[in-house]
Amino acid sequence: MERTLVLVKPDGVRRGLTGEVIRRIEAKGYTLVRLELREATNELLAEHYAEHQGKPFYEPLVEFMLSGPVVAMVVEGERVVEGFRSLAGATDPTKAAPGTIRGDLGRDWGLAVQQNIVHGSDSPESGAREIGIWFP
Ligand code: RTP
Ligand code: MG
Repeated sequence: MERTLVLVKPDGVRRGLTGEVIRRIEAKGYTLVRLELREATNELLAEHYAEHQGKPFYEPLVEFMLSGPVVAMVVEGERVVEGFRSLAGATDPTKAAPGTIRGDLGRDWGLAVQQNIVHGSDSPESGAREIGIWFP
């Protein structure tokens, strides 16, 4: 069965949206396999966001991800990687469709980086890699 790594990012935890994110995952019929409230570190984020190192939003992204606890989850289900990306919606919460987590609950705050409530792995390979980073 496929697995994905979901993070409720610091903005989602701060705003009290963790339960709402979990509700949507469970209502869709996916299974929670692991769940932990965690503080990220520079080292962990360097691995997690390796593909974004050197991009203009990388430093503000890391600063944002260190700004408070995150809720890390392993979620399981048939085609769950693609399925959770659909639940999350587009990266830019202003463009994300209504009905999605980012479209319903997110907005642009005019900050240096998009604060968009959740992360979801972008392929089954990324899922396996990211689960290994967060739950070694
Ligand atoms: P994620 O990895 O968090 O699930 O989101 P994603 O695939 O939709 O977006 P990605 O391109 O992987 O970017 C990772 C995260 O970096 C922040 N970002 N901000 N121009 C911006 O303001 C910008 N671009 C990227 C977002 O938090 C995005 O989710
Ligand atoms: Mg991504």
